[in-house]
Amino acid sequence: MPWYKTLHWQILSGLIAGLIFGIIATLTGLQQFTVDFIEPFGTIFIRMLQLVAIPLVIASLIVGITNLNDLTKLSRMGGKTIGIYMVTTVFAITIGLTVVNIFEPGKVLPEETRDGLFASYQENIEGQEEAATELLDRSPLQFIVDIVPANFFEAASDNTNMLQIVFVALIIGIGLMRIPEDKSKILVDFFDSLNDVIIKIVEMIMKIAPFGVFALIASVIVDLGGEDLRRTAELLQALLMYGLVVVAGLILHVLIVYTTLFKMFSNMSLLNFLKGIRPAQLLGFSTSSSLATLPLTMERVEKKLGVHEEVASFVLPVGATINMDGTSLYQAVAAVFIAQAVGIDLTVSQQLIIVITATLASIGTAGVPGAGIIMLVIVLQAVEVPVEGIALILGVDRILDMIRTAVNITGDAAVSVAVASTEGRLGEGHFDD
Ligand code: DAS
Repeated sequence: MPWYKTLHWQILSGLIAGLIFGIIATLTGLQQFTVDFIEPFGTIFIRMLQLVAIPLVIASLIVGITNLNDLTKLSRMGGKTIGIYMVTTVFAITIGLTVVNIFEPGKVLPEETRDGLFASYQENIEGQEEAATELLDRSPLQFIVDIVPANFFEAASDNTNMLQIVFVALIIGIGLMRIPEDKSKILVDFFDSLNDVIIKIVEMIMKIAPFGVFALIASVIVDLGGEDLRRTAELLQALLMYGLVVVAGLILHVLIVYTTLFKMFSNMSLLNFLKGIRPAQLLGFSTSSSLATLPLTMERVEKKLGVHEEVASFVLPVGATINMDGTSLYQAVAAVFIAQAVGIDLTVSQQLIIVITATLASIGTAGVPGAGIIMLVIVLQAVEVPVEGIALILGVDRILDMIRTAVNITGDAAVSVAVASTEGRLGEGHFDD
């Protein structure tokens, strides 16, 4: 297939065109036009991806489980998946804490700038703080309770409840394994065909990906080009350092942790791995949503990396919900940056508390745009860093959300390769598009 016809280059061209259009629109006063006539196409594109995510997870998970035909394999795979997810998240946070303590971006901040900005940004975070405060008031085991839906259709109606969808699919799949095959066949065949249909729909949606990504990026640039960029311009030096530290940490994490993961569990090279999933990374970057990207992540992991469906259909939906290496690293860097910016030197034990709370916060972060900064409040409150500090980083959060979401997706795919390899379910990869 010629390189310019590959999905990767098509999405990339949409992204670059959107960037250029967004900048021109900002410079020529076409912001409102972009918001009124371009942004809706980005919204439509994301909604189409969200539309197929839930039926895809249900169908592929049920088909995957019934193919497993033994429960011990399912529990072994589940244990492996959660275990590796937690380890990579703790490594991500450790790398984040290391780079932010070495480069200390917050200490670049001029004193007089900080006070003025807190006041002007104050009103931005009222909503976020309330949302996260009510999260803090919940019982410690609430996040387990939240996995079990009281009503399937209610769970299916809000696609940030991916863990509830996974739970329902798991119990249906296990139920199907425990009834006679002549009884279960009709349902298994139904979910099998549904799975094939959804994958075909995903391929059709990907045909308009360049246009969807164009609209998404153009509206982000126009949005950033307005109020926020001017206000954060005062913070430019410190925020630039902060952004670079986050990006450096994320790159280090991908290079160190996922290369090690492949060396330990499979013979896949990081380069081939990245070639296989780059369209999903680009889509994650453009949508800032792991959940919206999930259909493409699943297709790329199965078709290009050779991960068997019974592994991908379990590991990826769970990962899109609870495994966010990019977000956890970002939350650790952001918490220390804010502490530095307000002159608080965090002790080692406080930084250990960040490791624990950022792990929990990243598990609780939904795979939707901006979720990571809301959960950051939990980390800040755990180490008594003023939550108002979030105001300092709000202006550049959108761009960092795009990058950390791409890393979240990369982590999910990397763990699916590791789990598939240890389960003997890693086939031939077809890394080029
Ligand atoms: N945007 C979230 C995601 O989809 C991550 C975040 O907000 O940190 O993964």
